[in-house]
Amino acid sequence: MALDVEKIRRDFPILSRTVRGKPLVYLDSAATTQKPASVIEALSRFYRECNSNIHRGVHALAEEAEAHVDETRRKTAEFIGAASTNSIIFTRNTTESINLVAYAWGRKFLREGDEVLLTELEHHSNLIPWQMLAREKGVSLRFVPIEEDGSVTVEAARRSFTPRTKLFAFTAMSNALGTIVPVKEYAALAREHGAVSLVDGAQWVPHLKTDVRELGCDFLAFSAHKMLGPTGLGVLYGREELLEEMDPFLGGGDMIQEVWYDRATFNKLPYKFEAGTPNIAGTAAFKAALDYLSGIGLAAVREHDETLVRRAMEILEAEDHVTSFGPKDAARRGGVVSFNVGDLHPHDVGQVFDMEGIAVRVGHHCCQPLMRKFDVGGTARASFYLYNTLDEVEAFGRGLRKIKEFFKIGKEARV
Ligand code: C6P
Repeated sequence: MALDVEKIRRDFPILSRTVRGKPLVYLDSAATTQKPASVIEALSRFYRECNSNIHRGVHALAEEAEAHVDETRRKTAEFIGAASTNSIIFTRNTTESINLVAYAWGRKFLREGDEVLLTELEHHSNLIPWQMLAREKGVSLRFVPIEEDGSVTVEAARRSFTPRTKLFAFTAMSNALGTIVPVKEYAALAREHGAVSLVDGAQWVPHLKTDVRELGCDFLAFSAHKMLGPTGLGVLYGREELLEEMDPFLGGGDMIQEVWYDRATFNKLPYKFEAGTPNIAGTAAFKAALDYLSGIGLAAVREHDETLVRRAMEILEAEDHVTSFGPKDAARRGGVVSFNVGDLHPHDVGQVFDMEGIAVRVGHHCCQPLMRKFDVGGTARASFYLYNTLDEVEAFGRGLRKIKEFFKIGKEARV
């Protein structure tokens, strides 16, 4: 069912502001999404009405604060189809979730000569932790090659496995190109080869229905701020048996059971991985974000993304001197388009968009090796979400033509 975008937009206070005298057109949701009033209100209500630390007090406020965290954990598990709340670890963001696995699983279970398989699409967050581990443990990294259009195939992944592959860690959707990755098939390949799978769901979970049991992945990492929630809160889903086998990540309060001066025993799941005071207010706000997204339904979000991206791709493909990156077919990409205009530096492109009140992201998108594959330093990127309209996509098209006019792109040829 089509989304009632005008109604949705009224829930997002920031969308009524102007930028440089023009209505804001926010096309940077892959970096972080805007927040509905219910999320902003939940954050503020937490501090106004029940602010307290958790696991330390017996007073009413502490109990209420703890109930917020428990309830959000339950809703998070439900949102991604996890069987148990023990599988849901709250972290700061996707980056920390992946680092947790690299540190607590990788350090314990990987040996010299083992291989970690990634794809060439990876965000630095799913590359650098493995590079660090590789240096420390003598593990090597292999990469599933991408096709010319930035897509990936199951066959290429199958060919990349060796008997030494112990972990397959891959993004579910490329933040830089928009490519959707066959998550279920990739997780199945990992299982077939006796390897563990880790899915970087930073761009997938906010946009596509996620069911970890159906996908069959062992770990899934994502960030609240990319799905209407607050910054500073991330999630690591892990299969309970794997989490049980792992040693803790950070040491400190809350993650212990009993402590002596020379040793300690550790808390049960999920607390074993949640050292120190967590982002309690953030979890209260994330609950509101999950409620909002569940109310809309991920199928409708996906359909809307596809409609906007199809039109944006048409616009990009119709313009001379514009190069788009990633698969052309909207059905094979998430809510992101990535492009360059002539030989312009993406920063110049971003600046003219900004003059028009249009927020896009420019640069390497934390994917430098991927940019190198396409022989570019960076791209401009427009990313969409449930509050964007087709009119805004047309405004994006007008912005694109303005950039070409401003920098006289394509004019030389006609002189
Ligand atoms: N991408 C963007 O594309 P954090 O910063 O930890 O919340 O998320 C990191 C991350 C990991 N994987 C993927 C696929 C991502 O897209 C991101 C974040 C943002 O604009 C910032 S680089």
